[in-house]
This record gives sequence, structure tokens and C-alpha cells, in this order.
Amino acid sequence: MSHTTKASGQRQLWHQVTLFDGARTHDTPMTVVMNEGRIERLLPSEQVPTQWLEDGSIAGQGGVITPGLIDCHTHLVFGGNRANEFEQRLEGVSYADIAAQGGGILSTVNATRAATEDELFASAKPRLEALIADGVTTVEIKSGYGLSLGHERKMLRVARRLGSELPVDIVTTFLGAHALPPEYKGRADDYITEVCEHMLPAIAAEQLADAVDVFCENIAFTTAQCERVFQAAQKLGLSVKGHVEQLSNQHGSELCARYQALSVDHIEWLDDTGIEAIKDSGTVATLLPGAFYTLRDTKVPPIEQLRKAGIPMAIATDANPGSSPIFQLTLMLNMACTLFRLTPTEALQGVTSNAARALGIHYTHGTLAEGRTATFCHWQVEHPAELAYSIQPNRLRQRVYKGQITHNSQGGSGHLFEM
Ligand code: DI6
Ligand code: FE
Repeated sequence: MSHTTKASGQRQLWHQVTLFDGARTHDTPMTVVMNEGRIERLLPSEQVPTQWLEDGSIAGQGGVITPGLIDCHTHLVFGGNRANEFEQRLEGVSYADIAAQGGGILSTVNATRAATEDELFASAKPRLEALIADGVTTVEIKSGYGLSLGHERKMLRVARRLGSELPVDIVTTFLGAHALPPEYKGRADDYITEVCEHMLPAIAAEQLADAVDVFCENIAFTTAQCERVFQAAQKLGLSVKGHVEQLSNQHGSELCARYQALSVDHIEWLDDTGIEAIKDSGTVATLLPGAFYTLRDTKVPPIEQLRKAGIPMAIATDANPGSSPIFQLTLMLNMACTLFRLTPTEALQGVTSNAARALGIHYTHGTLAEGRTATFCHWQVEHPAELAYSIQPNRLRQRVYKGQITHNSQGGSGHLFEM
């Protein structure tokens, strides 16, 4: 068999689709051509050679194509759940009060420490499958509920294993500085020393983490303590990022900017000085509307200022058992628009190109372009804005991951498009 025959035999087309490529929505009907696992061409449908339509197979027609979605901030691996605290909060106890009473993150730490690797894998898998069914093809997963080398390592191994067993790219982040473990009560600086001198080097040596995160907050670690973690990460050549300015302004964003952090996450309390600092550092502003919603926050991140400063904005689920028990990224598109007033285009950039940037993988992920690995979603909607506009599951018609169709459905009850 000649090479040409083989190549054209494998050509698959998504014809006359509305294309959002990660940056913009094309205004003419487009055709996505896949060949040997790559995007061979992205071209206006009217320019598709007739021969291709005859030879190649039409894998889809009509609807919308976007890059595979990227959830760039999750705590997907954890033991137990916190439905009891949900009830407490409904009775008026605050998230910070629950944390101060030894609940919150620490109750998940207890449950995570008690779980085996297999148990953590089994509980995380359906959560990841929910994201996958919603069009997600890359997920960042943080540690941070182990808070000792052994348990943090266990979490990160589970994250890596999820990526090897399911059709999804997993990016791992070491979040040893998430909360103070009970055995270090009153000795936060000593715990940070343990993180910097023992845990982080061991995790780096095993290549279990792609980046390092911290929780810089009055209920967590000080800016000075977070800086020590960043210094240790920098020495090991690992990129950093931070949970900053979520509940108060600790100027964590300025710290992040000084260490060229990949992203500053939450940032409800980000002020002008913080914006000025991250403006030129290449740092992405990651918005987590699910946590804002769950905690019934009222302080909205400074969207207009971020927009004016040209700072890229990403959106993620922050999927975790406490402040954001949410495993649906398309719902975050809606919340980013409804709660934070992003435009649907900004929201879509936030789960594609800008989310890739927040993970430092934008050279390979988050944008559809000729020559790239074919990882994309075919949606049963007529315009990309609909993905943000309505809250509706089962709109994913096909999910293509690294050239393989890993999901194929008619999507709900309607049959909008002819195959
Ligand atoms: N901020 C968050 O939103 C999560 N961690 C963090 O530092 C919440 C974690 C939790 O409540 O379990
Ligand atoms: Fe988080």
C-alpha cells in the first residue's frame, strides 16, 4: 500500500462546523480535517476539495467544534466528602470558622490519609469521568490533602495513574503548603521547612509533580512562608502558582509575579498593586466561580481591571470536597458569565487557550491549529456561546482525544444534525 493511499484512507472530516479555535469563533463554516492523529487542515468548507469528501470519511457535520476543554485547577483526588459541613454552613457557620474548628481541609486530610491508593483511585475515577463526559481532555490535579511525604506522594501517584488509565492528560501539582497538619500545630514554620527540605525534593526526584502550589491566606500560610516554598521549587526547576487573595488580600499575587508564577488563582481580593505586578509577568489570572458560588462570596474578582490590563483569564472548577464540590466545567462557563460578567468568548478562552497557558502547556494544548495533535470536542449546539448560555449536560456529541474518538453520542434526545 502506498503511503498516499494509506494517508487519504485515514482522513476524517468534520464538515460545515462552527469553529472556536481557542481564540475566536470563525465566521464562515469550517472543516476540520484529521489525518494520522493530527489536524491536517482547518479550512473554510467551501474550499474543501471534492475528492476529500468522496475519499475521506465524514465523521461529523454541523454543530460546533472547540479544542478539548482544560480544567486547570482541581483537587480531584481526596478521601470522604464534606456534606456535613455543607449542612453546617446552611446553619450559618462560616467556611473559615469550620476550618478553625479543625474541620474543613483537615477533615479531608484525615479521610485522605485513611484511604489506600486504590480507594483514592476508585473514588476519583467517576469524578474524572464526569469531567471527561463534559468535554474535558486535560485536567490539573493537586495534592494537598496528605500533608506528609507519604500521603502527598500517594495522592500524586493516584493522579498520574488516572492519566494512564483514562483518555485524558493529567498535569500534577504539589500543594504541600495547603493547610497545617495537626502534628505541626503551632509550628507552621517548621512544617514549611519540612515541605521545602524533605517533601518537595523527594517529590521532584520521583517526577511526581509538574508544578508547585501554595495557599497564601490568613487561614493558611503567610506570604513569607509561601516565598520559602517558591524558593525551594525554583531551586528544583519547578514552576509555581498560588491560591491567593481568595478570602483576604495578603499580596500573594505580587509574590507570585516575582517568581513568574504560571497563575494566580481565586483573586477575589486582588487590588491594583497586584494587577500591576502580574501584568508583565506572563501570569494567568485563574477564576474559580464555583468556589465563589459555593461560599456565597460577594467580592467579585476585578474583571474589568484584568481585562484592561490585558491579563489572560482562565476558568476552572476548583473541584474539591469543601469549597467547590463541582465536577462540570461547562457549568463554570455559565457561572463565569453570570457571576463575573465575562463574555462567552472570554469564558471559552478561559477553558481552552488561557487554561493551557495557566499550565504552561500552551505550545501543545488549548488551541486548534494545523499540525497539532487532534484533541477536540464536537458539540450539539449551533454557536459556541450556547455552551456558556445554558446549563445543560449531554451536549457533547464527539470527543476526540489524540486522534481517537473516545466518545460518540447523539447528545440528549434531539437529533439536530444529519450525519
Ligand atoms: N482553596 C480552595 O478553594 C480549596 N483549597 C484552597 O486552598 C478548598 C479546599 C477545601 O476546602 O477542601
Ligand atoms: Fe483550589
